[in-house]
This record gives sequence, C-alpha cells and structure tokens, in this order.
Amino acid sequence: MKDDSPFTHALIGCLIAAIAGVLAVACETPPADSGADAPPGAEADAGEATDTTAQQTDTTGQEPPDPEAAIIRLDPNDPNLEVWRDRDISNDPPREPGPIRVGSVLSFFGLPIARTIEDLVVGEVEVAFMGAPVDMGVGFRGAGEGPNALRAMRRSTGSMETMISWRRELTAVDYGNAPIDNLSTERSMEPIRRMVREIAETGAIPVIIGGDHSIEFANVAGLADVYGKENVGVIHFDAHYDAGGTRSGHLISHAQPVRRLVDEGHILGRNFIQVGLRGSWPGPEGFEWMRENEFRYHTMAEIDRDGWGTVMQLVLDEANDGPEYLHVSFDIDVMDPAYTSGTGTPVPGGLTPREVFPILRGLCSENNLVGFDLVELNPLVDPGYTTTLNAKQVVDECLTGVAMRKLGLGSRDYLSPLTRRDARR
Ligand SMILES: [Mn+2]
Repeated sequence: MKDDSPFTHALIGCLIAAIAGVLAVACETPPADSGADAPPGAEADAGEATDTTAQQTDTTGQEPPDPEAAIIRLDPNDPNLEVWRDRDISNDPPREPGPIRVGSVLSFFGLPIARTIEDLVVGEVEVAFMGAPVDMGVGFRGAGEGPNALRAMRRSTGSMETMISWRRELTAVDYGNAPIDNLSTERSMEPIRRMVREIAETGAIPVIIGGDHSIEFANVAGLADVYGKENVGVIHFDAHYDAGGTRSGHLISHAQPVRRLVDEGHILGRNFIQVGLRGSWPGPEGFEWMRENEFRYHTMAEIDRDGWGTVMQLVLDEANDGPEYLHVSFDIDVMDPAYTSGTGTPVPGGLTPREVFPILRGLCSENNLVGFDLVELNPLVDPGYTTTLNAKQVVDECLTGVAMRKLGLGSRDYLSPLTRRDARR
C-alpha cells in the first residue's frame, strides 16, 4: 500500500537529509592518511590493500569534478527504504514468549530460535547468535553465505580438552539474521548495530556470524552503545589490520572498521589488540598510525621469532590489563590458508588450529566477554568444508571458555583431569 500523506513525505525527507548529512560530514573530515598507507610496491592484494588516493593531481588547471554530481540518490518513495525497520512478526502464531525449539530446521548448532526481545528476556538467554550476511564490504560474493553455511554444520559441540559442553551449561539461541541492505555496506551497518544493541541490552552475549569484516564496526559500536564508549576492549584476530583510510570515497568496507571505531571514539587504541598481522598490508604508515594510537599488536613475524607460547601468554596478559568488557573479533583469515582457504583475502603463513583454539578458550574464560564475531567465512570457495569446519570450532572454543568461566574454571591452563598425563591416578 502506497502512503502519499504529506507527513510520510516529510518523514522520509528528514531521513534522506539525515543520511545526506552523515555523508557530508564524512566527506568534510577524511581520515588523516587518506589511503596513503599502502606499502611501497604493494599492488592490489585481493581487494584488501587497494586504498586509492582520494584526489588525483590536477595538471589541467581545471576545477575538479563535483563528487556530489556523481551520486545516484536513493528513491525516497521506496516503501523498503528503511532496512532497519522492526522485524515483521505479524504472521507469527500467538504464543508465550521464550525460545522456540525448531527440531530439524537449521539453526546455529541446532539451537532454539528467538524472534523478539521478550523471547530473550523470558528465556533468560545468555548467548544469542545472529547472522550478518554482508558481502559488499569485501567486494565480491560469498561471505554473505557464511551464516547459513555455519547453520548447516552438524551440531555437536564441546571437546575432550575440557569435557565441558557449552550447550549444556549456557542458554543459547539463534536470533536470526540482521535485515541488511545487500546493495550497500554503509546502509547495512545500522540494522546490525541495532540488533547487537538489542541483544546486549538484555545482558546476553551477541555472537555475530558474518559476513565480511565491515560488520566489526557495527558490532563494537553496538556494544559501546550499551556498555559505554571506551569501556570495551577488542582482540582483533586477522591477517590484516583493517584500519585503512578512505577508498573511492567509501569510509566503511571490510578494510576499515577499526579506523572508524577509533575515529568515532567507541574504542581507545590502547584497548585494541591485534594478533596475526602479515603480508603486504599495512605499510609503515599503518603501523605508525597504530603506534600513535597506542595499539598493541603481535605480527606473525613476532610470533615466528618468539614462539606462539610466549606471544599467547602476552596477549592473554594484555587482555586482562584492559577495560572491564571484552569483544573478540575473529577474521578466519588469521589462520593459514591450509586450514581456511574459504575466505576472501587469504594470506600464507598464518596461525594453525592448534595455536588458535587454546587462546580462544583462555580469552573467553578469563575475561568478561560481551561480544564475539566470526567473519570472512566464504563457503563458495570452500570446496572441502575445511574452512567451515574450523570456523565452527573457533566459535565452539570461545563458548567453551564462556562456560568454563560460569563454572568457576576460568583459566588459560585448564584442561580436564581425564585427558592429561599428569593427572593420571
Ligand atoms: Mn579482516
């Protein structure tokens, strides 16, 4: 039904003005490096290292073209303009609020589903999964299929390292997917942020399954909305630092969430810990920017020199020396492509499952974890399901850590007495 009332037109006009305002402000204040952080000789690295200089040198003496003239604006009369509108539950059958068991219908780890905030509250939900199927931020198709690939995995959880099953210890649900605009990364941020905020406001931990890494911005900003600016620390597992400047005028893509989070003041640089950086990006300017902002980072070069055991202890110590709340953002490309070929921008020389799993249990058990995201899983280039299998295990290990903490076993060193030599009777 088309609504032609003046009120509706005025409302939509305001909305467009607000969007235009945001764009205008963003255009007036380009990030300091404006894409100058590509290292010498670094050519386009599968999309993630393709910052381009915003302004070409003008050799003709003519005025540069007006960028505004090139923008094709949105149709204000499209009834689907507001991608962040509330989920339509008008066709749901009447029922008491609370998690809904769905039998063999696919959900993350076979969990019950939740449709409303009341479902989360009444069900005393501690962990709410959500899908954020964005793939425009990586620049090609596939990462958006990540949530459903993970939902299709077999549902077994837990492992003999701890003999703890998080599914037994924690109340968890699948809260569905965020209502993104799959033609716009920019417009997809707000609905994801809002859904993260909804979950966090109930006290539950949002576990966001991407989707490309642009969603880290929405995830962490949503958590900061609830827990307060500068009150959340982030461990960023990634081959890339994801703090790139503007590219073709865009201020959000899978290469930029970290820059936006710091520039907008959601997170202090010193509360960002980066693990697994390698390859050609960033160059010196990117590292200088991180140094200026007091980032803590651990490159693969450092890990190769000092050994994973040493660096893992350092990261766990640094996580304990931060704000009260912790978010873990896990880009599957931090692992070596031998284990995770199904991703958009693989870089050789990464972490192994043996290195990744214990640090996740440690981080998620020793800290007050308030959010977790798993991103850049692209099942369209994962022919052997290796990546999806490892991605599932990554989530599993972190939630095992959350369950360990609940049981009073929160420690990086905890292993079940049944499965270690020194506890033999
Ligand atoms: Mn990333």
